[in-house]
Amino acid sequence: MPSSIVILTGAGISAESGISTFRDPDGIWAKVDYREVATPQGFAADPARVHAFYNWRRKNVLSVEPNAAHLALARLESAFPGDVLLVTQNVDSLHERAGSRNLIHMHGQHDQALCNACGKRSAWAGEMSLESPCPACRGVGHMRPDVVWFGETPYQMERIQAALAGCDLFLSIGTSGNVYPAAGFVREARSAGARTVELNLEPSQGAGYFDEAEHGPATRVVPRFVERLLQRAP
Ligand code: BJW
Repeated sequence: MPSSIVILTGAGISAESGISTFRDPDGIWAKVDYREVATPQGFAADPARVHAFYNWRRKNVLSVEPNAAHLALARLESAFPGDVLLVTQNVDSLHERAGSRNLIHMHGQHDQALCNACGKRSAWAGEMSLESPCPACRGVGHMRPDVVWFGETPYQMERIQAALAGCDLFLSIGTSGNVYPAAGFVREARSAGARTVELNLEPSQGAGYFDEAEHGPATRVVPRFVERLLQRAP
């Protein structure tokens, strides 16, 4: 029975709530060039286009609800008699809306903004533009979505790496394993002696590093896995 669990989630866990993944055939990167909207260089070249892209996505998530997989992970956190850390690459707020509390958004959040002038983060709802003033310093023309683009450092890496070094079960859910450093977590957890489990629609890029895998939609495989784990808990 594990005593410390680290869970990594990606876009696949929110797919059945109605949020597009990135690399599936109908995913976001099939429609939009990531270099134009998800790099600091893209933002510098055309901030209005990047704001429009994130305004569209921020608006989309207002109409979606957490699904059975988000709810199962929240139940795991509250019912498991050990440590559960949820690390999500997703910028939606479906995990917290489902009830997860020990949660790290390593790639940022749709509902936050970052001021390039004063460096402060602020809660954000609605549209963001070059005309938006920073709620902290009141400067205009410096706001950006508080998301981690390619070439930027993901959030809370020290805390994540410490948790990976001390966990005995690592679960990877709904992520293709294309993007680092998240794609390397399975190897870090394995080196620390953890059992590694993948729950995904299909084998990910890192499939060979998992001790166990269940392939299927997250709303089916995640609740089933969580119930089995909780049944074994003392
Ligand atoms: C289902 C399902 C269902 C569908 N049920 N499953 C060469 C080698 C190694 C690394 C690099 C390299 N060149 C550059 C790098 C670094 C780069 C990188 O990894 N590039 C690769 C593409 C090669 N990484 C970075 O730049 C990162 N920063 C960094 O490395 O800093 C250095 C550093 C490291 C360590 C410590 C300190 C410093 C930053 C990466 C930022 C990524 N940003 C984005 C955008 C965020 C904002 C936004 O949302 O717009 O994050 S890109 C995008 O990809 C987004 C996601 O979080 C991320 C991961 O995608 P995810 O979640 O895996 O989605 P998909 O679509 O790929 O997969 C979905 C999966 O679900 C699929 O498998 C489906 O089958 C499955 N699925 N339906 C279950 N119903």
